[in-house]
Amino acid sequence: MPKKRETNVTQGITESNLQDVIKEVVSNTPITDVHTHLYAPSFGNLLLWGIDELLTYHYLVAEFFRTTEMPYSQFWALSKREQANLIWQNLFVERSPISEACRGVITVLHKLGLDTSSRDLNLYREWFQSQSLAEHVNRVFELANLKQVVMTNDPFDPVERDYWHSSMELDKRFLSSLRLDVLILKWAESVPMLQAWGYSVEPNLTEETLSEVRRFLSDWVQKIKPIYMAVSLPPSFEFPEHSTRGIILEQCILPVARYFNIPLALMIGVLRGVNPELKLAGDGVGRAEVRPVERLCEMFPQNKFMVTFLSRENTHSACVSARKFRNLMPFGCWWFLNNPSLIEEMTAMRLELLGTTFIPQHSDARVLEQVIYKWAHTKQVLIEVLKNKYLGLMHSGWKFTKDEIQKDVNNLLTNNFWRFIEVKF
Ligand code: FIX
Ligand code: ZN
Repeated sequence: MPKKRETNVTQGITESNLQDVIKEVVSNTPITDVHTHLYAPSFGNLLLWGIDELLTYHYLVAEFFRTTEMPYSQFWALSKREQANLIWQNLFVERSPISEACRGVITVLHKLGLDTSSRDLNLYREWFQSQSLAEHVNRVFELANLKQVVMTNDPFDPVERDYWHSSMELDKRFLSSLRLDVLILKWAESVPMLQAWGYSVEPNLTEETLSEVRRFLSDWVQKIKPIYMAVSLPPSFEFPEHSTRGIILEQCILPVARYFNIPLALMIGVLRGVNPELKLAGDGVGRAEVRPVERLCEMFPQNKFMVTFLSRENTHSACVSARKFRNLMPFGCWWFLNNPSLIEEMTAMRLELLGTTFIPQHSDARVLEQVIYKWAHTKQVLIEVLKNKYLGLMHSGWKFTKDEIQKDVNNLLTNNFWRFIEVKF
């Protein structure tokens, strides 16, 4: 009979302390946040932070309009502070702040050490105003236990371009990604801009135009050193497709991504401007097809694709696709899916179909302090889901150590991403 393994190989993990061990590991594991809309402090006002930014987050703007008959234009004419006052009054004072986005603000204030029972907005304002930005950024990174965050960098944004053309020094914790929505979805708008920057392009996708777009992409890859390229796409996304976006994707973006061995992140399922009156808060969701992603993975095996879908239904099919294609990395619970009940469902499903070979979450933070709540709420769910999975193994006599749990959590929260960035197929 094989000798029984000694119990000390489990480093004392038992059914009753399993949850605590996982909690300790998850809490202490530094995170790479693979998709945010944050900017490094050297980008000046592009880095949003503070209570008024937190309260006017577009998730909360959408929720605010459900509570008021105020004309949209009247709200948009107000100052940010006045908008924040209204949102605070309607969503936090007149109602309990139960929604995920509301609860997020409360988690942030609480973790920053503010008294959430006082409900004193002006006191919170004073506190934020008294912070030095550099120290505050450090504190936020510590509270969320972030090692790095990936920014979303748009080469067509005039304000952002100026920063890239200046000689700023970039905080190394902020990594860049090259966001290409304008190029791929608004080609007609891109043409005059590219021409003005010295690229010889014309509206027709001639050989010269395609070659110039590749030159533009290569220039930006070399300039900002993106960790990946990214596009968000509507639910109607198809591939292959004889359309402007299909041609630019196939003949410009993919070859440049392959040449530099950087992944392309596909964020699929957003319907922009379902209610344009809501501005940034007006985007919706639609169910997409997953086959186009499989075709991309099959036709371009040397390209690497990160993928996240906005509709809950698509996330299951995407897991199955990832089982078929090693050059496909599912990531995050995007936007309307970033709610505890859905994070729980998605994370359990992904663990069941993919083991630990995916990226469970990104924050999508637009305001600095949001990383605190987005990660705190995700970790709470992750601990619970992992506990159930390890418990299942334990009940079948499998023994494991804290170090093994640590290895799994390292993979989920940081290493899977970095391995995917580095691997060459
Ligand atoms: O396209 C994106 O990257 C989206 O995440 C955002 O544009 C969206 O507005 C958002 O903030 C979602 O969290
Ligand atoms: Zn985003």
